[in-house]
Amino acid sequence: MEHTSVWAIHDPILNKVSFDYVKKNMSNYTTHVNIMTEKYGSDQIEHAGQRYEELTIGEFITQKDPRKYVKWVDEDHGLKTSLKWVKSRLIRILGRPRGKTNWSFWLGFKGSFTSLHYDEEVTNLLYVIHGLKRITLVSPKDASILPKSSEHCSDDYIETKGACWFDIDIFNAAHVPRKTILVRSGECIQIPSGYAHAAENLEDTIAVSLTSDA
Ligand SMILES: O=C(O)CCC(=O)C(=O)O
Repeated sequence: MEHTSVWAIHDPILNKVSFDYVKKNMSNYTTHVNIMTEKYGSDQIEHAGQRYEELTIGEFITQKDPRKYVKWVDEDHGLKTSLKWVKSRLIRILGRPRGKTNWSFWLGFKGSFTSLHYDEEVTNLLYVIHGLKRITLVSPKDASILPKSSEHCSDDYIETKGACWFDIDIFNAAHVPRKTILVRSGECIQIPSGYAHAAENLEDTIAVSLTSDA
């Protein structure tokens, strides 16, 4: 398994983005909330043709439901306006990755998760602003024999365009070799390129990821 680093950043400016901050500034903003199943975490739901719900951020935070998970991506209107500064701040702290850079914002309560997948992006820096995540990593070799479930998958992850989801409940598949890493508030992890990964929110967690195609 490739060496994986987690490093402490503790940026006081990003630290402002708490659940209270989001509630105060974005309560009336309506967003898609992924409804998770036991097996599939956040994004895979859409691949599996399953449900998402439209909720305001205020409703989402008030419900505190671990089966619901919010992921906003760069293009999202709400991010572009209310949280635009977060992307610039992230780039200032982490450095601008080469290539086309994107970012996502993750808002999930304790128990929410993203199941096993790999991304097409080469660089993936995930920074936990508040909360605690457990990241599960599976090497490309070990992942290559696992069942895959989306049209974006090919045998070689390099050819992948779009996220490739695995048809496996990795958290209950003890036979699959993996490495798990805790990422705490103020810490950042670089997901090794080409590694399948899954994330569990062990506490109510807010995170941001900065990705790029180079
Ligand atoms: O934090 C999460 O739920 C998922 C993170 C992830 O999979 C990613 O950044 O690619």
